Amino acid sequence: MNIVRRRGWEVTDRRVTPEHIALNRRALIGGAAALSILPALAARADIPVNPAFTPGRAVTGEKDATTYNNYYEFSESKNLWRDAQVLKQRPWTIELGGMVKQPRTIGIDDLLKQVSLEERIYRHRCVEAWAMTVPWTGFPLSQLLKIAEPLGSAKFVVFETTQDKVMPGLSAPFYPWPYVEGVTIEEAANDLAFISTGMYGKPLPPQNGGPLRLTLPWKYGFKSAKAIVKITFADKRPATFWEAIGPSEYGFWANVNPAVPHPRWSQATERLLGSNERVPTQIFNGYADQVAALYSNQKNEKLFM
Ligand SMILES: Nc1nc2c(c(=O)[nH]1)N[C@H]1C(S)=C(S)[C@@H](COP(=O)(O)O)O[C@H]1N2
Ligand SMILES: [Mo]
Repeated sequence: MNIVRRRGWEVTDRRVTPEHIALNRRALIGGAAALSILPALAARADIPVNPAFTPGRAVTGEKDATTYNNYYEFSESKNLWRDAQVLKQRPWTIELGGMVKQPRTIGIDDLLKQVSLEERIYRHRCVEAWAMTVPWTGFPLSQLLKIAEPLGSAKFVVFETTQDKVMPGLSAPFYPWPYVEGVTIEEAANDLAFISTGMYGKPLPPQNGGPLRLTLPWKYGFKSAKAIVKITFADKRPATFWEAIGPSEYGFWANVNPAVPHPRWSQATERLLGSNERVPTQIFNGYADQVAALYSNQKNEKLFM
């Protein structure tokens, strides 16, 4: 079978593959048949690697990244991946509403036909000070903005996670379900802001937020809402899940900054999943060149917590 398999340990290959070689690979696999099933699978080896996003560190082993998860709808423990397998990934619809030209609901496969999928390797930094480096498949959030057609007066994009009866965590009374996260329109339009539909060249596993999650590599991981079923546009800052639970610990902006400690621990370093090595944390998780300008006019905001 003429299928190019990419694996997590093929770091060198991932880092150096220029766009034209990646596209040639796609041609190799070739043909309309491969392309037509591509949206359904949402992650295949014939999706071009975007060489603009080089992680600067080794890709985390697939097993480590897919078996150590935060997903409070399932559990407060990290070991929930088996339990999450029961979350059905199809049919899946996404409601697009609020301040948009025309509210509507779109099926995920319909949506995937309207975007161009690519692979990007991003660093992920959890507020709990662990980190991973993951090859995501997906598309820039800016493409979804174009599809949703927000009104000019919309200032925020709000993402809501599914509430499915197979999620045992939803019966915990303390939490303000559903899981809601949000960003400004400017943040959402930034090229780094990504919607993931796959990882490691495969469809996104349910435990990592399949079939559709937000991926915002310059912010603490809790901003990257999983299993999104609703995207709305608003002119007011939304009440977000973690900010509602602990406003002094998990603010709206949540940009990574090693110099701003969490009230209960330092953020100066992070532990890499897999090796458990500790490495220094970087401002904006190392993505300052791409995103720092977003915040130049927001000096009065608590941008880093
Ligand atoms: N719906 C939902 N999304 C969520 C979470 C969650 O509990 N529920 N946890 C967040 C946190 S704290 C992190 S670090 C990442 C973890 O993503 P991963 O399990 O794919 O590593 O998901 C984020 N998205
Ligand atoms: Mo996190």
